[in-house]
Amino acid sequence: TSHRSDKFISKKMSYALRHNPGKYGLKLDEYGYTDLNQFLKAMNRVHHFEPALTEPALTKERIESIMAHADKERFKIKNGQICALYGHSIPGIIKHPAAIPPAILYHGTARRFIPSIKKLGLLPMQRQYVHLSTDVATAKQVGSRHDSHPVILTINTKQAVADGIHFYFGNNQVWLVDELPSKYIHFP
Ligand code: HQG
Repeated sequence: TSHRSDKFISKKMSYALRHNPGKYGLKLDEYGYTDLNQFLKAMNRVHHFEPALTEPALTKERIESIMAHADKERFKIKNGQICALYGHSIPGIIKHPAAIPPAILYHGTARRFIPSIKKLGLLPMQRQYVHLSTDVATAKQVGSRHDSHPVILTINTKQAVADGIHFYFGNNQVWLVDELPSKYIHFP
């Protein structure tokens, strides 16, 4: 059994793969992937997930278990590499597969952000992309990170696609877009 919770390790993984790979001596390719073995070595070096110390070493198996039990699909392992599927803030845009989104998507946000969103549309703020949800329940969960009574915006993605706006696939609940003018947003 391990001392560190899945959540603790997942947060460190998100930090390394979304926000600060350089701190770990890692480089991401244009799609955000990095070599899994190097990633494990770097995580163990920086966080001392070492069997000889207090923590069991972080292994591929532990990461797979964290991913299997997580509330969200945050990471992907493929061909000996690992990436974060969304959420990046590092300089240099990470590419995601372009795809046609569902006709309607949702965005959960805070009441206090609404006047600004009405004026400026949805902006990526600290991240590389605006994050949209496929269903209201997910949007509520996302919005509740910012406000106890989140506002659920409904996005007319069908019209946005027709107007030439590109959407990118994150995972089965998360879609990404560069920014979204308020004319595509329904405010409740
Ligand atoms: C708001 C989590 C003022 C936007 C979640 C949001 C997600 C504006 C906040 C993922 C604005 C940014 C991302 C404007 C947008 N004026 N505020 N013009 N445009 N905003 O955390 O979407 O658990 O960067 O509404 O589940 O909340 O980390 O984005 O409230 O999938 O895996 O600016 O992160 O996933 O907040 O969440 P965030 P988000 P993880």
